Amino acid sequence: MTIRHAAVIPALNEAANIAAVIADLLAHGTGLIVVVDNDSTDGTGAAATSAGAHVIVEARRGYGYACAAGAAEAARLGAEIIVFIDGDGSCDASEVGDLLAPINDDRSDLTLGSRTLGHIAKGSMPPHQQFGNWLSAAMMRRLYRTDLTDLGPFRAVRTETLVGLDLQEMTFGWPTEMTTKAVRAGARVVEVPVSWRARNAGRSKVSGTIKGSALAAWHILRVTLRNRR
Ligand SMILES: Nc1nc2c(ncn2[C@@H]2O[C@H](COP(=O)(O)OP(=O)(O)O)[C@@H](O)[C@H]2O)c(=O)[nH]1
Ligand SMILES: [Mg+2]
Repeated sequence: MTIRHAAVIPALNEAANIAAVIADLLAHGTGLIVVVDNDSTDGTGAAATSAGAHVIVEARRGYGYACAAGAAEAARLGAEIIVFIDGDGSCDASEVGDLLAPINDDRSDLTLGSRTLGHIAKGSMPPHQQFGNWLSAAMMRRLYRTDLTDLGPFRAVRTETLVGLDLQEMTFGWPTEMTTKAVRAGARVVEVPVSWRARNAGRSKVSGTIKGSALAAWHILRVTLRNRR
């Protein structure tokens, strides 16, 4: 029996992209979609509502705040698995089933979409981000004795597992904290190949800016070192 899941999309000024992501999710079997808007100024919330998502607003700015608020809402609505997916079209919603399968088969508590094992479209990832991903994955392998190859945002987790991790990072350290704490807690963490595309339209808030990249790198390294065994 497949378990009830929801998708959570953190979205900040993604009005030009969000409807397509929602349509793709709906077309590929995700009926419950929670979009978390951090006071976008371009009408992202309205676009997401028209496209069929359940939209909530998180006043505190930050990728982690948005993911945490979305997860809490998805749990409240009865989701037993939560899929995190970006709102800019970089992730391929047709691959949600690949993330869910290991959990539905009771082989995984947290399934990470690995772009390294999958396909990275030309021009979709700046070199510094590729290097940062390589470095953080190498640290995860060494410090946590895993065979992880990537620490991307596209992932599925059992709601129960996520709640048990009691995440505290509320900005760019959120995905890394989830992964490191899950490994440390002995949760089953499985990788599946996923694809990665260039964002559809609009601007990057993280890897495409110097400030976003520096902050992301700092938080990822800090959290990886802090949570090691
Ligand atoms: N709600 C919310 N979403 C965010 C925030 N920062 C980034 N996002 C969303 O997180 C996803 C990834 O961010 P993006 O700017 O594409 O980062 P990049 O892929 O590294 O260029 C997108 O859906 C963004 O809209 C934030 O502070 N709040
Ligand atoms: Mg992006």
